[in-house]
Amino acid sequence: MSALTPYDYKIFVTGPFQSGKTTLIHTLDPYAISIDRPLPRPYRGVSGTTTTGFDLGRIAWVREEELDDGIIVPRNDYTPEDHNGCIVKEIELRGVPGPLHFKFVRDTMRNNSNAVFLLVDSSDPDMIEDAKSHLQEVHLSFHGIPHVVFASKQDRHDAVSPEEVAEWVGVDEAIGITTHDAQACRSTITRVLRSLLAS
Ligand SMILES: Nc1nc2c(ncn2[C@@H]2O[C@H](COP(=O)(O)OP(=O)(O)OP(=O)(O)O)[C@@H](O)[C@H]2O)c(=O)[nH]1
Ligand SMILES: [Mg+2]
Repeated sequence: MSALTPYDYKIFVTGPFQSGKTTLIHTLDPYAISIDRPLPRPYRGVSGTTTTGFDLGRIAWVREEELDDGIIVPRNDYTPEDHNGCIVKEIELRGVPGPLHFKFVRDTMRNNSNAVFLLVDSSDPDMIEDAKSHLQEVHLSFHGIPHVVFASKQDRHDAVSPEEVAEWVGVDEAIGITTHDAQACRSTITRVLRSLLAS
């Protein structure tokens, strides 16, 4: 792929504050860039960062056959000769800030999205109302594109099940994910990509 190849799909990655959006994008693409700043105070005991601009990751989704889940390769590591005859789609992952008052930033990032990933921290019931607001924002801002709710941080001892997260936000299904487990995370995402995007 040349540096100028446009992406085949763009995925908008949204959800409440500290739900794991930036971590997901960097797990899938270690070369991703993020505009963020240190948290002004620890959140749930952790002094990390928060996105104030965006996250931008680029991956190649590589399948041998149309119906395979395939694999994810960071775009910077992708070499066509290693994947002769494969079906390759380039995907841009755009992460946004979670706090509701950053809607104006999210609004600038929605154009041309093909799918939405909405991450909800399965261990943070204090964010249920924000998660519902994000879901409503998705419904109001996107029309005719699929969205998937992820129940993130499934590795935490205080995480509830994906089914409970689905009940929290009022959707039929939430997909459990642990972005801290890179291999499991990539295989969850390839399954979701196939169900959303494979023709
Ligand atoms: N235990 C656990 N912690 C996670 C996981 N994914 C992310 N975290 C942690 O959750 C915190 C927030 O992660 P981020 O990826 O920055 O969350 P975000 O949704 O981008 O947050 P904002 O940019 O503030 O909206 C960090 O301390 C991460 O290390 C996970 O799968 N398991
Ligand atoms: Mg972030």
